[in-house]
Amino acid sequence: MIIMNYKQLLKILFSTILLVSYGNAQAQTTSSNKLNTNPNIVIIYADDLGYGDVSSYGSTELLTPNIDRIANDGLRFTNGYATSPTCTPSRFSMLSGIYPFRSKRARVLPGNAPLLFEVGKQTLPSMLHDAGYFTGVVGKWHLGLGGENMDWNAAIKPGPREIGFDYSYVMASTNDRVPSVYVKNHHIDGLDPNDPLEVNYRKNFEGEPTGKQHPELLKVHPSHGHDRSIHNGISRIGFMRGGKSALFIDEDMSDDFLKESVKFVNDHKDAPFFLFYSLHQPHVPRIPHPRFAGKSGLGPRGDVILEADWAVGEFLNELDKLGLSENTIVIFSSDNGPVLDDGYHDDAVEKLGKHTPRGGLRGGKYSLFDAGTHVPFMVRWPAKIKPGVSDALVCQIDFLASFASLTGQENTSPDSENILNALTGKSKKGRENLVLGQNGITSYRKGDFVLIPPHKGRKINNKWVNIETGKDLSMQLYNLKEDRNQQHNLAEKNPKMVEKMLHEIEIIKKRY
Ligand code: NG6
Ligand code: CA
Repeated sequence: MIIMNYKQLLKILFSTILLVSYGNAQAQTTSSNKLNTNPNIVIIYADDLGYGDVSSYGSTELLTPNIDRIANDGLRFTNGYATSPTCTPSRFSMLSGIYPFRSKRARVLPGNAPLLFEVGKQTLPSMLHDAGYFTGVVGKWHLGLGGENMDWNAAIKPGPREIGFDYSYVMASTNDRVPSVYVKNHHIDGLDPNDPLEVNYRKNFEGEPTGKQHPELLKVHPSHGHDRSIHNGISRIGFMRGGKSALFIDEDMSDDFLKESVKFVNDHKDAPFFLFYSLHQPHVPRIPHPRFAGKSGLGPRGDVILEADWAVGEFLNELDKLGLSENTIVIFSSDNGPVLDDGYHDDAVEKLGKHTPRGGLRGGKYSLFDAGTHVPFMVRWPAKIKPGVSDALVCQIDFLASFASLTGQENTSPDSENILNALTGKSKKGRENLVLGQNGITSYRKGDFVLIPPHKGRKINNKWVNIETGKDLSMQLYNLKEDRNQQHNLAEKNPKMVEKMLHEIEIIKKRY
C-alpha cells in the first residue's frame, strides 16, 4: 500500500489539474487550428459567360439562383476582370500569374497544340501544392497538352500534372475542337487500345465524313467554320479518327464534370484542397442535357446557362453536406465576355428576346471594349468574408499573388498583385491598373479610365459574330464610371493623360 503524506497528495492533485487543463488547451488548439487551417479554394470558371448573364448582375430574363448564392453570401465585384477576351490567354494568365501579352502562343489554341506553360515555372496550382494543398482541375483545359506531334494513345505529357495539379480530369481542348475526349491524368479516359485515336488539324483521314460534305448527318449545323469531323451529330474544328469508346457525349458533359468535381472534394475533404472547376458552358456547341433543353425560352444558350447554374448549385450543396462551406473560398467568374453566334446555328440570336448578355457594357467576346473582359466575379468565404458588393478593380491574374500571401508562399510573378484585402472585402482598393488583351492587341485600364491604343483590323468581328472588336486606327480613351457603354472618346481632349498611360504600358511591358 502506498502511503502518501499531505504534501505528496497535493502534488498529485496539482499535476492532475495541470494535465487536465493542458488536455483541454490541446483540444482547444486543435479546434482553433482547424479554423485557422488554410481554407480550401475552389474556382468555378464559366466559358464565355457575360457580365449580364447572371441574375445577381442584373439579368431578369435568365435566372441563376445558384450562382447568385455565391454572390449573395459573399462579395460581388462590379469591376472584376479576365485578362483577355478569349479563352486560352485568360486561362493562361489566371494559372501562371503572367500577362498573356508576354507570350506569343497565348492565343486561342488548336486542339493538338503542345502545352502552353513552361514546366518548372511557378503557377497557381504549383504554389498551392507547395503550400500543402491537394490541387486538381476538372473540365475545360484549352491550354495545350503534350509536345509536338503527340501520340494521343500513349502518356499525354507535359500537361496539368506537370504544372502543379495533383489530379486532372480535363476536356482535351474545347467542345468544338477535336479530339472529343477527356484526359484523366496522363491518359485518355476510356480509350480502347485496339481503336487508337488520331488527330490532324490539316488534313482529313480517308473515308471519314465531314460536316461540310455530309450535312445530313448533323443535328446542329455550323454557321461558320466547325464543318470538319463529325461526332455525336455535331461537326467540329479539326479532324479525328478512332478512339470511339472514349468520345464524350456533349449532353452529358455537365454531369460528367460535376460528378468528377464532387468526387474530388469527397476524396480530399480532410486536406486543404484547390479545385479549378472549369465549366464548358455556354461555349459552343451548346448542347444541354435533355433535362434542360427548352427550359430557358432563350434557346440552347440560355438552356446551358441554366444547366451550369444547376451544376453550381449541386456542387455547393455537396460542400454544405460535407461541412466544408464555412472554410472554403469559392470564386465564380468567366474566362471572357459573351457571344451569340459563335459558329453554329443554335438560335442564340433569334431567341435572345430582351436578354442582355453584355449587361450594358460595350463589345463582347473577342473585343477590346469592356464586355470582352469585364465579367461576373464573386468570392465567397463565410468564415472570413462579410457579404456585400465591392467596386475594387480585381483581376483573375491576381489569384496567384493573393493566395500566395494567404498561405505564406512567395509569389514570383511581377504581373500578379497581392489584392487579398480587396478579395476578402477588407479593403475597397484593388489594383491601380491592368493591361488587357493578348500579344499584339492590348488595352490599358487605369482607375476609371481605359485606353485603347490604335489597332489595325476589322471594326466588326464578322457578319456572324457581329461584335465590335474595339480596333480602330485612332486612339480611344473612355471614362468607364461616367460612360459605361464607351460612347464618348476622350482621347483628343486629354493628350497628356493619353501620353502618360501609353508610357505606363511601356513600363509594365518592360518590367519582365
Ligand atoms: C474561334 C471559333 C469559336 C470559338 C473560339 C474560341 C470558328 C469560326 N470560331 O476560332 O467557335 O471556338 O475560336 O473560343 O471556328 S474560346 O472561348 O475557347 O476562346
Ligand atoms: Ca471562352
